[in-house]
Amino acid sequence: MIPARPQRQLEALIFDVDGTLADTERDGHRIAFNEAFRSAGYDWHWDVPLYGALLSVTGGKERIRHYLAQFHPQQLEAPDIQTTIADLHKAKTRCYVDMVASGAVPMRPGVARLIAEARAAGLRLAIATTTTPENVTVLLESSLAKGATRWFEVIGAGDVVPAKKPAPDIYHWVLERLGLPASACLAFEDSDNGLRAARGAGLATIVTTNDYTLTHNFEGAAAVLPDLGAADAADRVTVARLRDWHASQGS
Ligand code: XBP
Ligand code: MG
Repeated sequence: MIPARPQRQLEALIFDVDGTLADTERDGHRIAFNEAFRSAGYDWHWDVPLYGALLSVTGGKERIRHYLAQFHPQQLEAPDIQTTIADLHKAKTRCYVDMVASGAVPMRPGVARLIAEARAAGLRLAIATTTTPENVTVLLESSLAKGATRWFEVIGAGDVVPAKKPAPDIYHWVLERLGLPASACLAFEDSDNGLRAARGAGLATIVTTNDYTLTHNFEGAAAVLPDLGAADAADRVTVARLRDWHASQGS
């Protein structure tokens, strides 16, 4: 009998940002989009349910375009619409960065604890997100720890790949730079688009849900949890549990 190929050891954790590290969407990105629209003189307003529906399209510029196609299609006919969207998005990013820099957006339960544990255990860390790079840096530095950006060996963010999640491209980009196969890593996601991207790149994936993603389809996830668990939670996610989930996903 041919022996089963040994499962590769767990070597790295790859984190999504929005909705996974922190609840950034409803009270962060959404507010910043609305502020950018308002200050540019548009009467567009994304309320909480509408923003939930718009989250089906990842990427801020792509989301604005998707909104216009649905609600103001004539705007897309304007010859300078590409520039308009890019300028609105730049204003939105400035507003979001200011908000997050004030420390207004905490990490989700268990995130800081698990990251500290993973570092102590010698696991490598990376990020794979569709959000803009500045948004990642400001969140890590303001809400995780000063200097935390350097804990992440690879940060794949924003437009470094043209096709955003649910395309697997950002995960391929990160894996290539880590120099690891998918089988040596675990991904952390919060949404169906994120899970599809990670699974599309062959990654075993832990999902932590939030209010916007609770009803998403998470078929194929290694685990689906409300969060990673605070330090005193009996069922908190530990590195030992990650190793078990990772090993159980091996073929
Ligand atoms: C996050 C996104 C991003 C943010 C906004 O998705 O889709 O667009 O909502 O960031 P994921 P930008 O968590 O699946 O990576 O405006 O900077 O794009
Ligand atoms: Mg996400």
